[in-house]
Amino acid sequence: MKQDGRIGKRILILDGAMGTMLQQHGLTGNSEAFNLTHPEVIGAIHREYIDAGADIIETNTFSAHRISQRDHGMADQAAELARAGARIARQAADEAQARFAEDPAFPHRRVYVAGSIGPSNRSLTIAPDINDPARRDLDFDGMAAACLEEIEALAEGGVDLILLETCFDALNTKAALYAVQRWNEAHPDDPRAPMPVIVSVSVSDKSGRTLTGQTLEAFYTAVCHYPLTAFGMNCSLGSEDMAPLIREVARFCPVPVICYPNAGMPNEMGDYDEKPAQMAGNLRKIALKGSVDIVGGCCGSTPEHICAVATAMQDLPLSSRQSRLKRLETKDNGVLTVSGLEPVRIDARSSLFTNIGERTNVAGSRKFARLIAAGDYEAALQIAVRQIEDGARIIDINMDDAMLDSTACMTAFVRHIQNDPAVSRAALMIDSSHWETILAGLKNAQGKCIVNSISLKEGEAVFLEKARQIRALGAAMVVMAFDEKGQATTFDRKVEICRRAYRLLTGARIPPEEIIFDVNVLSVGTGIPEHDRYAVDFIEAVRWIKQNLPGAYTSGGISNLSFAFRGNNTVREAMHSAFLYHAIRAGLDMGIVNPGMLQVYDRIEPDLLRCVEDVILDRDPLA
Ligand code: THG
Repeated sequence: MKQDGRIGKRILILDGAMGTMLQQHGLTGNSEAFNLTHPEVIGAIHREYIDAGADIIETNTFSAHRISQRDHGMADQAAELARAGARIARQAADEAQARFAEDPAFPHRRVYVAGSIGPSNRSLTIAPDINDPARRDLDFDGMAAACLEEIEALAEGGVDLILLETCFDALNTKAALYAVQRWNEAHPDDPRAPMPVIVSVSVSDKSGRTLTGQTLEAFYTAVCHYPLTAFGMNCSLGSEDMAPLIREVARFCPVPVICYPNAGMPNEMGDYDEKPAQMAGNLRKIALKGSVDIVGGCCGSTPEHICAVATAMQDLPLSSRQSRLKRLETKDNGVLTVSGLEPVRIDARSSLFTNIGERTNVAGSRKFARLIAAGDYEAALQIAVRQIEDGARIIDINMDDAMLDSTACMTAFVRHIQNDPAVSRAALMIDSSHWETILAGLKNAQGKCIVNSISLKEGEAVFLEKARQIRALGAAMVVMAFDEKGQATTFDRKVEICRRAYRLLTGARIPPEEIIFDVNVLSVGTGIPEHDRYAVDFIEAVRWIKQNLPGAYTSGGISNLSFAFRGNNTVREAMHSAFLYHAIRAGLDMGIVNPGMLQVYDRIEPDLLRCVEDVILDRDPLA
């Protein structure tokens, strides 16, 4: 539908509610079952919406996946319901198009079929029992499998695109998008591949946050690794209260914006009573500001609503909408944005440095290790809280310890975080040398994460396969300067490996801003002469990367530098601050640090500063 160019030309009209119409026909219960028992009623509703002016009709398949159908004892029929729903809509659209072809007024009018997929009523992020924060009734793989089954059936039934709607949990949506990508891989020759996808979010109140507490922008950040055809909102509120939130979406969202509100908020009887003219008037106000590209109706809306909306969208000037899309197309190009409940922008062009908290690491904090081993996740969370209070916007989580089941601990800790608003604000860096543990972190976090790390240690094929999977799960990646020959300790080796990794990753269409090079902070002042240039070579390699690998980011584990001075925190803190001062000036974008223990460079005691800089900058062999 992108190829059709329609979105650029005028505002497209989506249809209205299916449930409201089924009720009018006296059909209540498992809505999707009517695709088999009453296909003629469903088809007639589609025709009414097309006649009302809809350019896009939605299949009656919101709950046609096995998770929701299980509640009706029809899990094994879910795919059949989805396929039937898609076929009914396809037929209605094809028949209408054949009629339009005869019509001298609209010979080219097209009707698109959007395969509707709801999020199910299970949240992957929120624990069903607050007393058991790590338990879930449904996990990422279960959600993705159910979605893939539904997508296959919808595609067979002939949909033009997939509409992931009423999304209230970005982790559920990430699982659905993961399934879409699996479908794309399985059907490389299908003319629809990559399948166009629209994501539409439902918020719980006027604050514009989802049920899990995420802002709309953080939600977008978590799902925009898939090239979305449109992003926006449905359901939630009536058309009036939706307006400020849609304007907010239009402010940050670089893809077309979709908006299909309820016909008002439900009254005491559970009915929606916003009149067609009211809804159309409110949507027209939003459209006049240039904030939307696709509009329609959700709960309570009828063909009368859609007809009024379609009429209200006629003769709108194109200019404000076009200039928004043009401005946003390039606005954040090249900026890495990750997220927790809120977006965390890491702008490499500014000189701001991003702190990543190091202490939620069983190898980096004895206290954290002890709490995790004891299963005291609540107390372990307080370490994360502290890191964030001290200035960390990202926290590094590492559970690698021979005595722990690191995958289980990663799963449990990330799930605990999702239920703690103070910690889930931050973005997560998932740190492990076990691939399964990394996947566990990514499959339990609602925001956009950073994987720490991948490298060329096991060769190019493994490296690229991991990068591909990370991308499919929506995360950015730290790439360590390590290859088949081992860890890079010199400037030349760091440069050689990063240049090669950059070429491979960008060749595999990983955006440069999702690549974060870590050229190994190694311990200095150890007394071994080969270590003398470690800090200088790190800083110079960072400078080289920023000059030669366009768009890539840089990071490092800063506290490694001072391992030779364990026990002397005064010296360690001074070393970290002085090292960071020089590394940031060379272009270091972020670092894994203990944010509460960093000093301001100018306040380091001058004698101490001279001594630590002699070591760090290799100015005095006797230092
Ligand atoms: N690069 C990347 N990831 C990394 C590292 C890196 N992850 C792990 C590590 N290096 C960075 N994290 C830490 C965490 C803690 C410490 C050092 C590095 C540390 N801890 C105190 C110590 O060992 O003395 C612990 C004191 C305590 O137990 O309280 O110094 O380089 N990509």
